[in-house]
Amino acid sequence: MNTEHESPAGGQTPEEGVLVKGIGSFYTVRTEQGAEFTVRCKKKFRRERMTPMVGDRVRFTPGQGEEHGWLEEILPRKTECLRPPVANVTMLVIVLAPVPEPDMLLADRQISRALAQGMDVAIVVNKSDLDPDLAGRIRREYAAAGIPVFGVSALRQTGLQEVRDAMASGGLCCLTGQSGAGKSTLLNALLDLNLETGSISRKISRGKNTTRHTELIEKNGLRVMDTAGFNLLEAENALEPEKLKERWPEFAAYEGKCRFRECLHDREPGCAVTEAARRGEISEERLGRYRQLLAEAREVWRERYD
Ligand SMILES: Nc1nc2c(ncn2[C@@H]2O[C@H](COP(=O)(O)OP(=O)(O)OP(=O)(O)O)[C@@H](O)[C@H]2O)c(=O)[nH]1
Ligand SMILES: [Mg+2]
Ligand SMILES: [Zn+2]
Repeated sequence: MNTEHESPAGGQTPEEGVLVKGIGSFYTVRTEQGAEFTVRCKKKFRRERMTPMVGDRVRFTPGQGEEHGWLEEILPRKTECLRPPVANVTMLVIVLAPVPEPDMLLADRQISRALAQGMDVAIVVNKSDLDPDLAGRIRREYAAAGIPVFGVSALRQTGLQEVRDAMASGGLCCLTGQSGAGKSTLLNALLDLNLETGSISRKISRGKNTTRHTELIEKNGLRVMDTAGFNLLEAENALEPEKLKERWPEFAAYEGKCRFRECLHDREPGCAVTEAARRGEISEERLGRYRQLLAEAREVWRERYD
């Protein structure tokens, strides 16, 4: 049994790789050549409160023979999500479906956080075999924001090529969305894989949290993560309410045109964004959800500084 030590094993020079999976305290690192190694974290990570995430670029020393190796260092992250916990994602792909019923507020929370970090965002509306109109409805909501919406059926294998093309130009992609939306089924269809998929509970029309661990898959020129679905995302506690509007790309064209310079596009008179929504230039639904998240951000901010 290997005991934990703080210097590279046997004076080996560390190699570089990407963390592609983590289960318990064991991580899988893949090198650029495609070789995979199992490693564990050194104690210093716990001391420094550093938790490695799938997507992290790391330095590690491989183990000898059957022994696991050691994670030596996490290289600086370009982006970081806490839910799902992933690093260095450059394109967040939100998967929605007619069942489970799409939670658009949850989607907008994730979109807002992704855009704040400079990630690209795309939406895939899966299970078009069950509702051929849903993708169109969602596409109209996001058109002014410039967020692409793809309608697909992973089951019938329709619409997949457009998603492959978008993901191929997206860098490190991360599929996220409610449990049961079909993320793993979609990846199986996109890349001819065998990821475990679940079913939808009939009683509550919810997924069963089939995927438990994030996994980074590299195949056919795509780099994509399958993640565990979830249905709740807690409020951000460091978000200045005034900054939220910068994360709604469709507002940009109206910035500076409101009666008040400090307008937050809430209920202020003479708001150009409210007018734009009334004229149908931007989506009322998206604006409504912005206002919900704005109210929440104000509440969190007040609690924090009162
Ligand atoms: N009708 C239909 N069902 C689909 C489609 N894609 C996936 N499903 C079904 O949806 C259910 C959930 O699929 P999963 O791929 O496990 O969903 P997931 O998003 O990975 O769920 P978690 O891993 O729990 O987050 C399964 O019963 C799939 O067969 C589709 O295009 N059409
Ligand atoms: Mg899954
Ligand atoms: Zn305004």
